[in-house]
This record gives sequence, structure tokens and C-alpha cells, in this order.
Amino acid sequence: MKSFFHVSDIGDLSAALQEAAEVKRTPFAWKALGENKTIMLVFFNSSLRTRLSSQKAALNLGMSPIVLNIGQDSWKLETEMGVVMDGDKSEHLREAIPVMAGYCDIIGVRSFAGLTDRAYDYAETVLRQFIEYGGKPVISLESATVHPCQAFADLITIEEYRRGPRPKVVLTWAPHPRSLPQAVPNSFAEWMNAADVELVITHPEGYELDPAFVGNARVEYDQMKAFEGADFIYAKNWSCPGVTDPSQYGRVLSQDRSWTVGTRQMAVTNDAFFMHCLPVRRNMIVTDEVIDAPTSLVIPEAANRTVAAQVVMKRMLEDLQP
Ligand code: AN0
Ligand code: CP
Repeated sequence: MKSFFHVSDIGDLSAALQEAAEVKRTPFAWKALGENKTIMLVFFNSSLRTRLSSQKAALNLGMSPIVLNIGQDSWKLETEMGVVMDGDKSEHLREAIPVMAGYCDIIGVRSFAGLTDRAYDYAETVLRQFIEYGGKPVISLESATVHPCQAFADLITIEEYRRGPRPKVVLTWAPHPRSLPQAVPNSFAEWMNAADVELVITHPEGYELDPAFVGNARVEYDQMKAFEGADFIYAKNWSCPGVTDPSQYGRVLSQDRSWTVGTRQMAVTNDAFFMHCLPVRRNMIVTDEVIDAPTSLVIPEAANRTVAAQVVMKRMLEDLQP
């Protein structure tokens, strides 16, 4: 695997899920694979789960992780080409990437969407520079438009908890005070389209995700209707994707608290499991009652981040073997 970015990078999903189950059963069985190998985990933004689960996955595989927080541990990096660097950025990505790549075998990058320029973000400008100038396998640890490590962990969780074939999975927008990226819902939709589930996406008008990610999902603007008979509820806030009007990109169009997932909506589901990638704002995205219920999967979902990351790193290490 040269990069981990889209669902297509993982190939056959049932094989990937089987491998995930094996990795979960015997996490230390591939310790020799990572011997004398190093992964560089580069963070332009905050993280709890991604940084810890990626380090744990690397350690399980016998690989050494190096974590770098850009702007805190390192110099502030310029990411735009052709600019006069007379501001607070001391170094350009164009040099920093090949330098970092020289110290490792795999690079993981967290670089959130700027949410001001849709074309710049949707071209995955920063991640593409890592691919181009690093010459090493690259893992998106949430980049501008995708969060594949999260979506893979979510799929593993759904596979573990589903009560029957082809569960009904509902991705619902929920309110949040700040402007958040579309990476999590984009990847979730992309992966659910590729999986054997019935996918329904619900959000207020104006929050339509990019059709490339929506795929064959049914879009339902009535949240209660969308929730009817659902087996899994996946909540997430995202800002305006600006599909029809790029000038609206990144805006918070609604703060409607009636979309906060509570017992009212959960009552019409098929006793659905509740999922969220975390970090979550309680009583904005979801009520205490729903997130604290036995049907809440947020903790096992976060635990599966290690499993997902380990499958991805394992495959990259296998490809690096002589
Ligand atoms: C980020 C987001 O919405 O993309 C990270 C989620 C994994 N969330 C926040 O910034 C709160
Ligand atoms: N879900 C997730 O990626 O969490 P972090 O932002 O804490 O890594």
C-alpha cells in the first residue's frame, strides 16, 4: 500500500475486516515486521485518539514512532507555494518534507481543512505535497477532506456489533458552535458506500456533502424519518461543504438544537447503537442519556482505532519487505 487515503487503498473490504479481526486477536504476532523501521507522525492540529492509537499500532508491530507537532516542537511551516516568507513561518514544507522523510520509512500526516478555500482543501494540497516530496508511503491521519483511519475503525465496529446482515446506518449532522471539517462524514460515507450496509444521510438543507462521497446513499432532510428503523446512528457536525455555492464553504449555517441526538430520535430506531468519532461536545451533538446508554459504542469505536491503524501499517510494512 503506497498511501492510505481512500477506501479503494485498502482493497477488498471483507479481507480487510478479516485481517482486522486477526490483528485484534493477536496484536503482537507481527512484531518482527517493524524491526528497524520508523514511522513519523506529523501533526499540524490537535489530536488525542489518532496520535495515541497510531503510536500504539506502530509499537505493536515492533516499529518506532516519532511524533512531531508542527509549530510547537518544530518551526512553523509555510504550506503555500510561491509566497514571500516574510511572516511567522520559518521553513517551507518543500524542504521540511524531504528532510522528515529521510528519517523514517512511513509518514502519517494530520492536516485539517483550512475551511476558507474549497478548491485548495478539496485538492488535498498539503497531503499531496507529502506524497510528492516525501517519496515514502503516506497515511492520512485526517487531512483536508478525509479521515480514513477513523472510517476503517468505524466499519470494524459496525461489523462487530451488527445484529444481522445489511444493517441500516444513519449518518446524522448535529449542531456544534464552531466550524468543523467534512473529513469525518466524507470518509464515513465513502466507506459505508463500499460496505454491505444501507446508508442514509440526514442534515439540514445546505449541508449537502460532495457527491463523490455521498455515492448511492439516500439523503433525507427529515431527521426523524431518517432514524426510523436504524441499526446504527453515526452523529457528526460538519460545516457547509459549499458544493453548490463555494462562497458558503466552511460556514456554520445552522445551530438548530432540535438536531442534537437524544432519546426522542433514538426511540424510533431499531434500538440503534450510537456512534461518534470523538471528541464530542455533550448536549450539543448528543445528550448525556444517549452517550451514556449501554448502546453507545464511542469507547469500543475509539479502541478500534488501534486495530485499523495496525492493519494499514502492517500492509505498508509488508510492502517494504525486501
Ligand atoms: C475534528 C473534526 O471535526 O474534523 C476532529 C475529529 C476527529 N473535530 C474537532 O475539531 C472538534
Ligand atoms: N477521532 C479522532 O480522530 O480523534 P482525535 O482528533 O483526538 O485524534
